[in-house]
Amino acid sequence: MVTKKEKINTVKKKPTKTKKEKTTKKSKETKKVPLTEKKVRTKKETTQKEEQKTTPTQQEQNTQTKTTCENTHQPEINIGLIGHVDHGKTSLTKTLTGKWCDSHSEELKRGISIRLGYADATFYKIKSPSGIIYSNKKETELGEIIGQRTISIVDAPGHETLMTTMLSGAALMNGAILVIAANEKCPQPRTIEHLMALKFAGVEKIVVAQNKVDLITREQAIENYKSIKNFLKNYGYENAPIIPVSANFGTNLDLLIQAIEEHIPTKKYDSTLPTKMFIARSFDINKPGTKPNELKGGIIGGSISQGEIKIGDQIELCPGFNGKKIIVKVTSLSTSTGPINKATPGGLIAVGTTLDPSITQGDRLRGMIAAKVDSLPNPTKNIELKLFLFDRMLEELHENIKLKTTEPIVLTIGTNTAVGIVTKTDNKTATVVLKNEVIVEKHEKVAISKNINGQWRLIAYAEIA
Ligand SMILES: Nc1nc2c(ncn2[C@@H]2O[C@H](COP(=O)(O)OP(=O)(O)OP(=O)(O)O)[C@@H](O)[C@H]2O)c(=O)[nH]1
Ligand SMILES: [Mg+2]
Repeated sequence: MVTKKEKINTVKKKPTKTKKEKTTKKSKETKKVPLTEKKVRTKKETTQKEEQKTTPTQQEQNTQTKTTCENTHQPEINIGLIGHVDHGKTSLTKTLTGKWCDSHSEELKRGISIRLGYADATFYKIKSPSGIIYSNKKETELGEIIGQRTISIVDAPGHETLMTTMLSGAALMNGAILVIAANEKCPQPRTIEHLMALKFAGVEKIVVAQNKVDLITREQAIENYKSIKNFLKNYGYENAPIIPVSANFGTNLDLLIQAIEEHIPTKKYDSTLPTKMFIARSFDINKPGTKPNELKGGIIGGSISQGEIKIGDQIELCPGFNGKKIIVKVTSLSTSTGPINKATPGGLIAVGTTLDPSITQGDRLRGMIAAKVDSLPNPTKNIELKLFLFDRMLEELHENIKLKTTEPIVLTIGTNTAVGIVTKTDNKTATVVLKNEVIVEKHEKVAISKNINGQWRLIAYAEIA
């Protein structure tokens, strides 16, 4: 360990807490962590997470609370936290938002993120006597608040076996923070794969968090910075700012927030188009034993990509179940800060519906689309694709990643993950028959993953022909 004095000179704030770093030279990915192997965590850390596991999320609570909509507003944008396993995405999410997203029992046991994590934060621009300061706290004592923006964060898992989960999160991301651990060689395999996934999904605005600078010397940080810069240039992201940070110590958090605010602007949406919302999760907020007449309807969570949703609207959940349409009425709308009257494109929202809550339990509706009734094409199992093979990944994988007929593949369509078989291909186009029906629109972009050495790896992007 280096002493504090030896640390990079950009370090501005004093560490606020100490946490022992679990550093192994070899990454967890290559170690092939068995399900039972545990990451060493302090007792306090584990207890905190167990508590979070049993506590409903703020959005879930808000759907139960009857408060006014006046003081709450919807997050404006979704920012993905992407990068290689263990580089500090969930830790940085916690530092930015105050929420630790890994609360599932298996995540606690294995010490890695397995599901997508969701959290919101509000960033403040403060005019202080010494200049402009950015913060994730409303620090009025520092000066006048001259701007603020609420954002949603989608924390992606970095383990190689969870690439399809990351891809389904990419559909929600409007911008991203690429987390790169400064104490490892750059780039690591998922650093490349996640960035390419975003590139093909059309996400151009990214900020790089060069994390864990507390573990290295200033000279090492500069060397690592150069290799990050080089990597970004090779992949067409040379303009992305690189901010040295320490997620665990909150170092340079103000500079990271400033970079996010300056480089990832709120997207302009068209709310006049027919409503379309990608469902990322669904849940049942009723406590066990609730009387039937007191049961609240099922909740769906996600982001609207076009149009808007108001309380009282009828929406269709597509493709529905067994060829049957599901049309529901919207009974409530909320964000992590409270209820809202109208939801527009942007950050994460939770929509209360008249749906039987048992149908929405345990993310069962993840991957579906909530849309204006009769506005989407009919569900289909037969897909025609125009392929864009991932040339760079060819080099990385040293494998023949070309598609073959009769082989199984996974398509990520929006937040949906669909398994299918290739029935025809010349590696410029492909015909795929899926196991279950999906909704696709002409020219929509989808990600293709193929099973290589027992793992689903991103090999191409495709356009629906
Ligand atoms: N020293 C130090 N350790 C850090 C820092 N950020 C994260 N860590 C540690 O790195 C380990 C992995 O952190 P996570 O936040 O779980 O990493 P992740 O990228 O979310 O991991 P996956 O989601 O599983 O890919 C944990 O032990 C953290 O305490 C940092 O800035 N400094
Ligand atoms: Mg994580």
